[in-house]
Amino acid sequence: MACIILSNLLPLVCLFYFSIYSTAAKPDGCGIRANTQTRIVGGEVSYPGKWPWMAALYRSNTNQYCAGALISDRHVLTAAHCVSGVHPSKLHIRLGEFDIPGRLPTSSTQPNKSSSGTLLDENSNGNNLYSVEKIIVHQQYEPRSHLHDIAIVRLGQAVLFSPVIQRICLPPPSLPSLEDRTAIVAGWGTTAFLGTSSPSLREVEVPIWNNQACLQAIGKNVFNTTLCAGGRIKSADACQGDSGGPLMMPMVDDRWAAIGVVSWGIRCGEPTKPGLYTRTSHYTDWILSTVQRTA
Ligand code: 4AZ
Repeated sequence: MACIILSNLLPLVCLFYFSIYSTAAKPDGCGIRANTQTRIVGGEVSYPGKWPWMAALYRSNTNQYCAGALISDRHVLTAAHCVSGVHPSKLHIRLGEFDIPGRLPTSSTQPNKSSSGTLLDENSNGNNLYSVEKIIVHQQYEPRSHLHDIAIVRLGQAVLFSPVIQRICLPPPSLPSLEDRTAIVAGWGTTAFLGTSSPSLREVEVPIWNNQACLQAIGKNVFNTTLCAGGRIKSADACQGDSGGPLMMPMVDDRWAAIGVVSWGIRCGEPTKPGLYTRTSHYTDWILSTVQRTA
């Protein structure tokens, strides 16, 4: 395992070179959950602090509509289709959330306390709602085919990490295809296609497909930059509102990396139709250079 440090600013954006055989780790800070106790289809409710990089995206005065993952103290990784065409002033991001309040406050004053209980009140700045300064959508994003459905959001202020706010690691560009392994997707999206969304963060384990089998199942728009996961034997899937959130896998030393970004699918939770994710490892260099450029 090697950790490449591309910025001399703290916190450092760290890149894991993936080796499932390696045991050495450096204390670089990403992908670690401080709180481990022992709108997703077929999953279970998570608990506060279990996925501390999860971000909830809101447009002004709307319900949470997409998710993302914190990747530095100032950047959230999400899907292009969540933020393309959205003005930064209309986008707000909540971090350190578990039970999300449905709506943003209508006044300009921001809440200094979450509705979800004590853990969130430990947030070091006492405020888990962040404004957005800049939205960087992948230059080659194609809405119709979902190609390059990835974007980075720069927050209006640096995040203070806490037990419930941490950043997730990025996978190495050389990450293997991972087919037949399982990963976890989490979100506040609907628990069924056209169903109701979940106020509490949910999670589900999803098997990763071979891309050729995925293309056969979906019919089109499965690229080498796509990762397919879900279904197979049970209804396990991301669904509406989960878009932009991370597909997560533990790597060296149990550090979690965002191997995918929830992108699209044909309905939700059908065993023969996996969900489609943007394959993050294809974009690691783009993500790192974008984060560095906008540090
Ligand atoms: C959505 O609309 C969405 N079953 C996300 C994922 C999937 C379907 C829809 C995959 O945000």
